[in-house]
Amino acid sequence: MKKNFRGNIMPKEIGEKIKKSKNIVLTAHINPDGDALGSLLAFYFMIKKFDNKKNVQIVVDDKLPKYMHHFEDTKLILSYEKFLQENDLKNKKNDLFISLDCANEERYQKSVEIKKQSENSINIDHHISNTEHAEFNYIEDICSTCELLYQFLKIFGIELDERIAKYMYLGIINDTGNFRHDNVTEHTFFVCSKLIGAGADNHKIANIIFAVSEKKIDFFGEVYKNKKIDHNYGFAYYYLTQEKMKELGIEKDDTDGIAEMLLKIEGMEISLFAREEVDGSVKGSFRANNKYNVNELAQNFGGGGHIKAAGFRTELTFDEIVKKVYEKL
Ligand SMILES: [Mn+2]
Repeated sequence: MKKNFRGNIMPKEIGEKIKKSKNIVLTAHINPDGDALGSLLAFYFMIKKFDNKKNVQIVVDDKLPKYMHHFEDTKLILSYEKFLQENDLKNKKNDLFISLDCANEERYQKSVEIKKQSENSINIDHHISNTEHAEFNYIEDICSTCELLYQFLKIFGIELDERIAKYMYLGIINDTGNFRHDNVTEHTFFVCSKLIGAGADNHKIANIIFAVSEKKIDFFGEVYKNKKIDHNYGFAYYYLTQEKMKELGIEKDDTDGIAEMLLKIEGMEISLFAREEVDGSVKGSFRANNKYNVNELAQNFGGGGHIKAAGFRTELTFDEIVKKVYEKL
């Protein structure tokens, strides 16, 4: 199980560092998804279960997806501003800053300031594009950060409970598309069998994160109607402007899953969903079946991720992006 990893620290040593620390801050990437948030909450409760006296804080410098209100522990997740209100960043040094599910430092957004004033930093992630951005890095090629965290139960010497299990399950179904993607392994099912055994409610959690709002259904219609398809490459793509978002009354997190949706069209090998941001930049998501490596493709736009799922943000226009994609296919 332990062959696909890199970095300069092993999970056991990470456990030692956590055991020695009193003030710990956890963060995950902006545009946080079920794996980012699930791993934050699962790891928070693991550390607290190991030693309730530790001061653990969770900071995410972005809006959370709407579905997170179904999980009461979401209230533990502080915005960066709220964190500043509660902590004197200049005079209080944290012992340990831990980023989860975060491929690069840019994705911490303002939380990077907390890292700068922390004694040590640790990066725990599963993205193959991870830039090893902390002092100590552990990157395992596994379906999700939540699956990666399973080994810490043993390291902390704690029992799995219903609460930790449900947050780990949230991350795993988020990153595997409910066990559809090719990152699912025997170990994924092994871990999930333990999570279900500990009380994670698969039906309830899947219904929460895969529920689709009416607005989103209308948006699906728009995407399927106006997508572009190139049958030569098996390439499906769609570009969403700010204007269209206003017209349909949709928000950022209504656009999750569109790249997957485009890739589901029969015969497609690669899909691209791009969205114009408020500042005029373009955020893109690639998904691929077997023919293309979208981690490499996204790197052409300063992004990355996984071989079959990757993203980027660029100042290029959508036409320039598509042109460049064709040059690389
Ligand atoms: Mn993830």
